[in-house]
Amino acid sequence: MSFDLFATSSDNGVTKTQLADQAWHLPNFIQNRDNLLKALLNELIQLAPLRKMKTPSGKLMSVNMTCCGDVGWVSDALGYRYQGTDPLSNLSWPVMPDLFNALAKEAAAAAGFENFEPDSCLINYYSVGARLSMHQDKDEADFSQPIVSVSLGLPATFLFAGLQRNSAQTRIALHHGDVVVWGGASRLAYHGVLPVENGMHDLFGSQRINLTFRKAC
Ligand code: MD6
Ligand code: FE
Repeated sequence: MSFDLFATSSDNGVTKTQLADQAWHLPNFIQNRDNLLKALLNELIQLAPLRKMKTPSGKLMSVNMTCCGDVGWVSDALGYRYQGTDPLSNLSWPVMPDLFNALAKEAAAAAGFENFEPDSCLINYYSVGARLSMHQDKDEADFSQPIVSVSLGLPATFLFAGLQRNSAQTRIALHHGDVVVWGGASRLAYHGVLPVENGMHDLFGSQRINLTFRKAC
């Protein structure tokens, strides 16, 4: 399939830049919904507190995580998986707020994925220096559904590669309000986040927050 890599187009008022086949960067897609998102996040992290998870090999991840939705992503000595309860409390994860669901569906549709029905949102808080090494999102049952990733707060450099860990990498500067959507031919693309650099954001302080929406089950 051919496409204009990095070509930027606009339709229905949505600007988007193509990163790869079926992978798109939607700058400032969330527009003025940031204050609402912040209020919802503050409620969610009271119900299911942020925590650092351990990789199956026992390393503490640098990102603080929690989840909402029908299932949440969990990592521990047993491996990576989705489960319906928060291991800290054994309670169900908080319900996904309607605004989260609506934004994820809108962004997916803008990137060509109609009928996205996320059942899980992974909420990641990056302090300065936190990073995410190159990985595939492959713990979901259905790879026909895309991944939708919303960035808030401090900027970060997102690395987007192909289907092999050592594929050529594209570097994308992600700013507050940006969304990245990848699916289809790019669904299993390797990606990661370079260490977040020091800074101060008006609304979120010295943190980067990332929401990743998936259809996990
Ligand atoms: C990002 N996040 O923070 C991209 N993947 O921009 C991810 O790729 C990601 O935050 C799996 C689990 C959590 C994540
Ligand atoms: Fe990921």
